[in-house]
Amino acid sequence: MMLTGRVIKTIGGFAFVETAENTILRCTVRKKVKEAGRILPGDVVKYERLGPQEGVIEDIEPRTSCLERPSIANVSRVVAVITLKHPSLNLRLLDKILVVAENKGISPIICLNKSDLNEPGDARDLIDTYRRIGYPVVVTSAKTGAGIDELVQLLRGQISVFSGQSGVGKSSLLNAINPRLKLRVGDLGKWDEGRHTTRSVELFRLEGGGYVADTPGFQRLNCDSISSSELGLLFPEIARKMVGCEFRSCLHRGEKGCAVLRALEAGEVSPTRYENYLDMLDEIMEAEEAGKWVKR
Ligand SMILES: Nc1nc2c(ncn2[C@@H]2O[C@H](COP(=O)(O)OP(=O)(O)OP(=O)(O)O)[C@@H](O)[C@H]2O)c(=O)[nH]1
Ligand SMILES: [Mg+2]
Ligand SMILES: [Zn+2]
Repeated sequence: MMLTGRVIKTIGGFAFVETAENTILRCTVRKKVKEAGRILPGDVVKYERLGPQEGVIEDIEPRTSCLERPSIANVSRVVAVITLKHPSLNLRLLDKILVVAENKGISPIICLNKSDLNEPGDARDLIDTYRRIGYPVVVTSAKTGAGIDELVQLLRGQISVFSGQSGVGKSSLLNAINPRLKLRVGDLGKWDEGRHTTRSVELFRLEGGGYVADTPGFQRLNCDSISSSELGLLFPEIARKMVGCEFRSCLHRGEKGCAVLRALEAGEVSPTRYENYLDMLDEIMEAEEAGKWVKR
């Protein structure tokens, strides 16, 4: 009988599949499936049971998204973790994470961590700016536990990865939600023996549904696959305005009749967001130019 399950990790030639009963099966992969491409954590698969703890994967369901580095399929939530202090706020990286997530069709949320280090009101403008764009912002402290429940709510039913610069507390946040992680494992340890050096990505089940990856996402952030004309669409507040631009080819860099510039002047688009848009646009256009030269 063909059953459906979720791959939570892959080791060697095996995929570990979580069944509808929350048990873990160690599965081999049918040759024709292997030939079609690699199986990734997060994949939904059709499998046939071979024994109490073994199975064979016969098919992979189409993916809704696919992350690289780490490779995870069907991620639906990117948690962009930031701090005001220690390390200091990096809006350029935040906006880049948001753009890359938007480009992959993954809905991002912002987690402002280390709130215990801030004075009340410190982050008000920042939070306002991003909430107005439409991004959920949750304020947390992995140290005091503040906001962790709210974060968990936002992760429910999703497959999530955490992203952000070193030291913002990604691992600490994962540990803070860890008491709630409920991975029902047959006996993963015994299969893992001797393989601890090549640690692979693993998805952990959340109580109430959903998974978090035990590793930070987006270790490589680039805009390779984004074209200069698409970039504006990945800034939701710019995307909403650009329909009003006089020219369809407008890149919102000072062109005549640009609705985005009007919105910027009216304070409806944040100056730092706009600046980061221009920086990313430069980067993309440089790559596009370089690409043209290579082709010749
Ligand atoms: N005060 C305070 N310190 C925190 C908080 N969260 C994490 N830290 C501390 O910040 C430091 C870095 O935290 P990590 O969880 O290792 O950060 P990370 O984002 O995983 O860093 P990388 O693994 O290098 O990317 C540690 O010393 C934590 O104890 C917090 O909410 N408040
Ligand atoms: Mg870490
Ligand atoms: Zn424009």
